[in-house]
Amino acid sequence: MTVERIEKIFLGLTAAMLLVFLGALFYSAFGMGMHLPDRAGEILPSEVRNTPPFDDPGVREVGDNQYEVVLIGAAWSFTPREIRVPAGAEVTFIATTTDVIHGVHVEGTRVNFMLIPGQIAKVTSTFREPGEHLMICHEYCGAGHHLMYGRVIVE
Ligand SMILES: [Cu+2]
Repeated sequence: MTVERIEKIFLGLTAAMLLVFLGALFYSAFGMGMHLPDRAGEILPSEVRNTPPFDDPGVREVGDNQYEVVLIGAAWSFTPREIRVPAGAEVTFIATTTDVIHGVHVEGTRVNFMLIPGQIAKVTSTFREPGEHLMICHEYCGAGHHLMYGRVIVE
């Protein structure tokens, strides 16, 4: 086999891999409905606690089996720390941070997003099974990072 022939095989393999990856991307985006967390607006980090809806963080029922969780991440805790929602309800997290970048990951679920200063994140999920999930900060945010956690209790 000549060098040119081997190069052509590798070029073909590279093109085939690109097509496979592009196909996987389109399938996950349009076939499975996966997408990045919505960017729901901007907010002044120093004014988070005085700006609706973050002036009243917590869980509220907003419709038929629909709940909204207004969540604030700040070094080094989540407000609220405990989130109770019924199993099978559609839960929308509306969240931001008052200081540095934090992350939100609800263990055992696909809820996983970043809290970026100045940005409001919005993520919708449904917790089908009753149970308790640990909610952790997954972005190193300083000395107390390991203390930054909460719980999502699905009833
Ligand atoms: Cu952290």
